[in-house]
Amino acid sequence: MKLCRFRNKHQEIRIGLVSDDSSLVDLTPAGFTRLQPLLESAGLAPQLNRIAQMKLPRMALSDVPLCAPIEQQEVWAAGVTYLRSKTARMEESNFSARAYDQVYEAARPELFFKSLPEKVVSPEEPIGVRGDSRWSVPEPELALVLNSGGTLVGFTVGNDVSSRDIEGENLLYLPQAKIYRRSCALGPFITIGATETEARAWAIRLVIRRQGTMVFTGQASVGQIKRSFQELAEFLFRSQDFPHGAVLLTGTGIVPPDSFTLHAGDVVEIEIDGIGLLRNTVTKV
Ligand code: DO4
Ligand code: MG
Repeated sequence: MKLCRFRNKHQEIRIGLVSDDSSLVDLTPAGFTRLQPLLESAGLAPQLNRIAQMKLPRMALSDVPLCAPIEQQEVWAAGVTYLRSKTARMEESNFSARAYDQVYEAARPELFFKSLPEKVVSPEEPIGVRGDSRWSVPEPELALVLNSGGTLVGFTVGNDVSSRDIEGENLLYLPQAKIYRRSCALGPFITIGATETEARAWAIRLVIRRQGTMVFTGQASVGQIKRSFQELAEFLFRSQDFPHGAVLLTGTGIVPPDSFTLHAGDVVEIEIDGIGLLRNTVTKV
């Protein structure tokens, strides 16, 4: 069962329930026009199963523009959760290699603020590469959807677009490497009802196309993430309140070669089994 946000023909944002790969039902007649009450409700998966049995207006997914599945949640991200990410960052870093090595093993994970919800890029909208960066990459990541109590209620696909040269120059530049215009995309769906064990069997695939030609492809497994989802969520909610819930990216395990940088016009596709495909074009910001 999947939830999404979409624009109806009057350009109003609605909540959709996706129970097959080709269509959605508008949840407005069932009394839901926002995601948050659903994500906060106990027994969400059985509730969605009941709603799916109701006779509600159905429309083809291909006919409706999807919006990022986020309302008022802050977006945070975990880093250096895959061995591949640790190695790449140690290599790119001028003098902070030890910090990545240490945080990979440490009890406390690396967690950083990524985006305000209103800045998140929707499926099919442009993601950004900074005008003052020479080396920018997509970071395909499983995103945990957490309610206000810190409970994991769903999963979506995230892109933690990053400037590797800015991060590599000095670790204190991390916020500039990570947080800038159009640097975070989410979507297309929130998958409800999957367990962590099920999600750990999913693959994450990245394909980058330039003028119709594939210039990079890579794959990782969610199961390679070193820390449990519970552990990441627990650290995020320590001494911190998220009254609207939060979205937490879980780190990247796919790193293009050092010779690769995103160009304006590139098309980036991130697909995660059990969720769907997030596609964005690249623009210079
Ligand atoms: O330490 C910097 C960021 C790491 C990150 O974003 C990742 O591993 O995905
Ligand atoms: Mg990342």
